[in-house]
Amino acid sequence: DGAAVLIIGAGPAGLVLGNLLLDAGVDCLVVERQSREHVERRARAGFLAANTVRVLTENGLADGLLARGQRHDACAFLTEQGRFELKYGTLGRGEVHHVYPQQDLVTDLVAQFLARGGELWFETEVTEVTGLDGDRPCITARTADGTALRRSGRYVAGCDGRHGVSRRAIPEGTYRYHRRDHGVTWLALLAEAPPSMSAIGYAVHERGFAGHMARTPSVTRYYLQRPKGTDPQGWSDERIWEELNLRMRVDRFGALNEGPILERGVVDMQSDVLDPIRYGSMYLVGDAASLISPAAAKGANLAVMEAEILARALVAALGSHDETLLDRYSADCLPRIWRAQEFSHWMINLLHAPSGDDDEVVFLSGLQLARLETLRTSRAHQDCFAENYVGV
Ligand code: RFL
Repeated sequence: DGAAVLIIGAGPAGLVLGNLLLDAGVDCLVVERQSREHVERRARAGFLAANTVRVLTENGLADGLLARGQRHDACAFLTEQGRFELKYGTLGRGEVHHVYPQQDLVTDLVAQFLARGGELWFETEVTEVTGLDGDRPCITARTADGTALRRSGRYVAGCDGRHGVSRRAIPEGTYRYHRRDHGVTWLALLAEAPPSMSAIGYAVHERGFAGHMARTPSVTRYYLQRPKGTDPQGWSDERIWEELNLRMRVDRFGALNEGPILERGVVDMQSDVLDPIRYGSMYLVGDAASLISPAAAKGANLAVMEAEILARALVAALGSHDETLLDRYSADCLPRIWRAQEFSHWMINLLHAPSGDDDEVVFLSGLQLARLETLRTSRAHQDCFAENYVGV
C-alpha cells in the first residue's frame, strides 16, 4: 500500500512536483486538507517569473497560462517626485512576467495530475509524519468524516506551507531557523475592476504604500499598507477607493478604474528560512521550506523552482539508486532562496513608509528617496533590479 513519494499539500509546490514525478514514471500520492473547490478558488499570487513559465512549458503544464495569461514587462513607480516606469523586459536579462492567477494555475495543475493518472486525496488532513529517520516514512491522515488513513512511502515531500504538519515533524535542534517580521502589514484587496495601468504600479506615499497589480481584464489586485492588526472589514469600499486614489495620486497620474471589492485579506510581511530544508527522508518545498514576504512576488516562483530541483533528484534516487542530487537538494536551493529573500527585503524598504521615532523616520525617508532616485537614474541599477525582479 505504498507510494514512492508521499506529497503533503496541493498548492503550486506539491502539484508541480507531482506532475513532474508522474511524467518520469514515479508513482506518488498527493494529500490535501482542503476541498478541490477551495484550492481552485484561493486567490493569491499572479506574477509568474520566466523560470516558472519555462518549467511549466517544458512539462506540458502551461496550456492555460499561455492561452489566458498576460505577458507583462514593465512596472511604474508613483512618487511625490513624479512617475517613472521601468521596462524590465528590455533591461537585465530581458525576461518578462506572465500574469496568471494562482488559482487558475492550481486548477490546471490538478486537472493535469488527474489526467496523468495521479492519486490525489482532497479533504484529507495529514496529522502525523513518522519514520523519517528510516527509509519507510509514513503519514497518518484524517478524512472529513473522521476516517483515519495511513500510507507509507520511500520519501515524503512537505509541500504544505508554513503552518503545515511537515515542519512540525522535524525535531527541534536539528535545523537552524531564521525569521524576520518586517513590521509591515498589507490590506490585500481584489477589485472587480479592469486594471488601470499596464501592469504593476507601486505608489510610495507618506501615508503608506499602495500597490496596483493587474490580474485579469476584469479583476485587479490592490494593496494598502496598514497598521498591524488592522481589521480587513474596517474600511468600506468607498473609504478604500478614497485611500487608493490619494496614495496613487490620481490627480497627477490618472484615474483608477473603480469597482466593488470582492475580497479583503490582511498579510503581515514576514519571512523565514529553514536550514537545511530536509530532515531524513523528508524534503520541504515552497512556503514549507521558506516563507517569503509577498513584496517582490517570489513565493510561488520559488515553490516551482524547488519542485523542479527536487523532482530531478527523486527521479535519480528512485530510478538509478543515486542519492547525490537528493543529498544536495538543500545546498542547491538555499542560496537561491536567500537571494530572493534579499531582494524581497530590499523591495520592502524601497516601497514602505518607514516607522520608528521622528528622527529615524526622517532619516529613513531620506534613504528611501535616494534608493528610488538611484533606480530612476542608473542603468546599471535598473539592470540589476530587472534580473532580480523576474529571476529566481
Ligand atoms: P500553498 O499554496 O500554501 O499550498 C500548501 C497546501 O498544503 C495544504 N495543507 C495540508 N494538506 C494536507 N495536510 C495538512 N496537514 C496540510 N497543511 C496544509 C494547504 O491546504 C495548501 O493547499 O503553498 P506552496 O505550494 O508552497 O505555494 C506557495 C504559494 O502559494 C505562495 O508562496 C504564494 O501565494 C505567495 N504569493 C505570491 N507569490 C508569487 O510568486 N507571486 C505573487 O504575485 C504572489 N502574490 C502571494 C501573493 C501570497 C499572498 N498571500 C495571501 C500571502 C499575494 C498574496 C496576497
